[in-house]
Amino acid sequence: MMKKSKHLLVMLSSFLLTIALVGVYRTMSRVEKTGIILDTDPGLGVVEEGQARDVDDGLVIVEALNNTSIEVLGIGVVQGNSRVENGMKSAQQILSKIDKEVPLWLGAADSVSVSNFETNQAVEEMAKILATRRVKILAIGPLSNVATLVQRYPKVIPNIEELVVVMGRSPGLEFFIEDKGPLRDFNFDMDVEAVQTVLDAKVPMTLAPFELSVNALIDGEHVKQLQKQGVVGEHIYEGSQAWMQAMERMFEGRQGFHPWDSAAFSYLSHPEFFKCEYRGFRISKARHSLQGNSLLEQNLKEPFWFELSNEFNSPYQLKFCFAFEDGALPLFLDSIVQAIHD
Ligand SMILES: [Ca+2]
Repeated sequence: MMKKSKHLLVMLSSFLLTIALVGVYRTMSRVEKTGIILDTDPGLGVVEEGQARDVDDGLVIVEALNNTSIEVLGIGVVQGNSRVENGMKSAQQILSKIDKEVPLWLGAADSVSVSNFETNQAVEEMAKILATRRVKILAIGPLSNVATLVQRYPKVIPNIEELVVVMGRSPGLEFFIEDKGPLRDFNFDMDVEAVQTVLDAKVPMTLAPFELSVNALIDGEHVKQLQKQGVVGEHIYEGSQAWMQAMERMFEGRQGFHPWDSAAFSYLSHPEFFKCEYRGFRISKARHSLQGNSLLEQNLKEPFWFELSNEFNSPYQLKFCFAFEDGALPLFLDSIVQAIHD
């Protein structure tokens, strides 16, 4: 009898301990959710001057909102792949297909050299959030909004825990997809002065550059799979078609597109996928003049390169993610496809 009640007591204590642990785990999960601000130049479904625009930002919006360990505090839209008003429409359409509440802010219509750090809704809302807490900014377009933020609100700079961007190159590296190129470092090119402003402010920056994702391809099969993944998957499938056709024309039969921006998001959600190191930086005169496909050349504003090397002496160092860990590339591509659902 004694033995039986002792046994019951042990069972009861372990049951109570389990409940307590689950409670602690839940609390910790809530506390540990990473708050991010997403700054993006969506082109999904946008056609300007008869040309479809890159769709990868659209995937990141859905990936970020569906990630259970990340809380998107707001989405700023910036000029880049398309005019800012078209980027805004693209983002609104995506959000209308997915049942998540998130603030969406209109941002810079121009580079900071043109707009002269004129403020906008995205900058003001980011400043409000950063005045109260430390957060990471995932900036997957040109840095016009972020530069305006740090120029107008220098007091919030210490609260930028990390700025993750899609730009930069190893010294002297020209961008080629197979034999097509040299291609531009798009987000950098579209607002060079913004990048300089952010570097001058010594914002801690992590780069997911061209050379990281040039061998990553969301192919025709992946895109077909998206079509079966709910309303938002179908929307991305449909919105990707014109861009995939443009890629096919540019790169002679290539089926698919590069998920450049998803690599930057994945650095936040799956840092174990990446090989990264700290490097010095410089912004220098480009060593080539762009030639070739007019789509790849269009809107070229500044013939500069943003280069990173551990041999450069710069005022501080940036984190440069130069490759996927062995075996991580298929996992990365799979993680994108899996994250697209209602
Ligand atoms: Ca982008």
